Amino acid sequence: MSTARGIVANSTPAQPDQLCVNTIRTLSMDAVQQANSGHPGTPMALAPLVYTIWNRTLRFDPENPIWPNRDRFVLSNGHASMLLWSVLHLTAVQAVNGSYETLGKPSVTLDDIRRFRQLDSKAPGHPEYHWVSGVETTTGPLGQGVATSVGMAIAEKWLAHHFNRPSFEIFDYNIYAVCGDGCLMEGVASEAASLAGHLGLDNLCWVYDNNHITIEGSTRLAFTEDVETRFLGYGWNVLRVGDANDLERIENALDIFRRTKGRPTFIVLDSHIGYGAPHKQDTAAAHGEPLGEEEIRLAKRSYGWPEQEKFFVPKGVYEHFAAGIGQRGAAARRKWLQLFDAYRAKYPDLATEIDLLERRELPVGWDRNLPAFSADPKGLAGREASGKVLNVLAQNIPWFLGGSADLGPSNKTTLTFPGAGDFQADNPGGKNLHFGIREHAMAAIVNGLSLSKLRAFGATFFIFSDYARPAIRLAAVMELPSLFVFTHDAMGDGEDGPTHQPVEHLASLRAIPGLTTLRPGDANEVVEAYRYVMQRRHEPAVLALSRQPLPTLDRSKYAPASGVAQGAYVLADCPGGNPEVIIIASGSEVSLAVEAHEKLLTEGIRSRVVSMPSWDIFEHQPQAYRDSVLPPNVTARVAVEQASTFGWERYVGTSGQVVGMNTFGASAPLKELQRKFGFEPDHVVGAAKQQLRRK
Ligand SMILES: Cc1ncc(C[n+]2csc(CCOP(=O)(O)OP(=O)(O)O)c2C)c(N)n1
Ligand SMILES: [Mg+2]
Repeated sequence: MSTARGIVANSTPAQPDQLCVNTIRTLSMDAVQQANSGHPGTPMALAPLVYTIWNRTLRFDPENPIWPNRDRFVLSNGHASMLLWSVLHLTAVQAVNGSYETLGKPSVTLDDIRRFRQLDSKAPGHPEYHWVSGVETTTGPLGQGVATSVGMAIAEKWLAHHFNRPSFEIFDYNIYAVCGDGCLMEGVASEAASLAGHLGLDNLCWVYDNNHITIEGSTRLAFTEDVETRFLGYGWNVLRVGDANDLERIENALDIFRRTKGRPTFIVLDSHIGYGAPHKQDTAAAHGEPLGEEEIRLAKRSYGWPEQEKFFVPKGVYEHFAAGIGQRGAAARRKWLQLFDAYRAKYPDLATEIDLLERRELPVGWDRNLPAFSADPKGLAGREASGKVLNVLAQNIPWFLGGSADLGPSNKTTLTFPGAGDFQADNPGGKNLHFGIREHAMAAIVNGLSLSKLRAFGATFFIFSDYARPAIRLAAVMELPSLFVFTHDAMGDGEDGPTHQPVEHLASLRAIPGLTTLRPGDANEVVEAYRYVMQRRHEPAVLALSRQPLPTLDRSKYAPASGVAQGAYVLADCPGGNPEVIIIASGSEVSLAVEAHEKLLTEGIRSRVVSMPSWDIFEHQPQAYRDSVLPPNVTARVAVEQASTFGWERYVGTSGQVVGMNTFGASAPLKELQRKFGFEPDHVVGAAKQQLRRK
């Protein structure tokens, strides 16, 4: 049959391969039409690719989508989610709950697909980790999926090195990521690809949907670089498949990937968006809107499909997937389980480690030898205390690792104990990751490590958290225990000036639901912050740490730092505990608040200091506890924080006062900045007295 755009129908629709491919296509078209929203064109084009990866290549058992040694599949062009919903449905991937138990029901039903993009459907607009079993990572913000896949590949290398033993290849999985023009235009993908090439991650394969179309039209508008040469430059193995409908050539390219050692593989796949739709193929109109009933009918005709059928899964399709990925995956997992039994007998300790990490649990003794710092007016920088804690934790928890975006010496995040090592192509057991100056990719990679069940951290200056923010947000969306260690959290690096002085960052991170932001006030609060964070299994955390030394408070005089676990606690109080004014502070301003408090006491003013390292944790405490810390009847309140005043009304009320920042700071020695911006005891005392006068 020939059509307006000269598309020739697939010749023998009865062939099972083709039948499966066209089922993915038509389910996608029908679902988008039914929802009257979504992206049909790319699923139509990439159905053969996804079919080939899943049914011919992927070592993945639909019966157990969390089997540790499964191959990973990442759909980085998340708008094409119908590809994933179709294939999760057709391969009968089973649902798993939060306790890692299979539920005996499919992850995605045909009904979910009929209810694509509707409330509570397991076929939402974009792939959502945690929500739909079989989704390896949340995608939608372009570039994130591919960048995260680099973290998955690093994790596999690390796991293999740490756990494999002669004749026991416990970890030997591959990571496949599919991406489009949008992903490859995004900087985060370039950062991640550059690092993946450097690290020679030969377990990683990206397939690039080279369709020359994005939303505004042809890539001629804005994307004309030679992508292949770029990836060759990164050190990748670059292959090209000139016809996205050629299953054999796709399979062949995937075979070459698996045989290629020492570098990642990049497959350029030339495709036609909206393949088979006579008026929309190869146009931006196929990208993000329903095709329309008539166009769907014509596309179905071009596939040799019954034109009136909707959500149609022909006889033999489920069976063909069961005979492909179903059998191959089940056999691979069965073999692995046998291997793992023998491994457990021979290496029980290592097997226990795998059990624990897979459940995101910590080993016995994970917090032994954590430092306790004695009172010291000179004190220690937050970053220094953090470095000591990290070095203890990374020795106690074998699978805890991380690194910095080229600021290790400043962030104090370098793991220096014997054997820590640098993660490199020739040392995949190293625990120090060197992300290079690639903050965005770093955060996405940390997410990829977390998705692979390692405990991982990434570090940079707090100011550059902006460069990592989209991936931090995704860590929260995915409920991953990714850890971000940000130092130089305020004006502590005074002379560097406004470009290096974070102001709005605390407020903006506090606004991310599910993200725990902690700004500890002295060395012991740093320890407690880590103790809290490490025990969270499903929440990402940001630590904002000082560059400069902070006095280590005398905990025999003031309350213990364990109060950090409540988010805020009464650190210092007036005799009798019935304050007339409350000073709330975080981080470097806690000792300042204590100084002001002592002055107020000598003047007979009943003040209380509340150390508040984390709004988020505090918000989760019972009302009675919160009222005990901030008694509602005490309305004379001052908050002190070297950051944007934005949001502090929540705790000081509209009549309270905030000693904070409303500008971007200045370039000068810290002492002068503290004077200029009012971070001095007398200023805080003045603010407290003003509050009392107001009463
Ligand atoms: C970071 C980000 N920016 C913008 C978008 C909105 N968006 C979704 S798809 C798309 C075009 C993507 O083009 P391409 O990757 O070539 O996808 P194709 O249309 O070829 O499937 C855009 C701009 C997004 N999802 N993420
Ligand atoms: Mg495109």
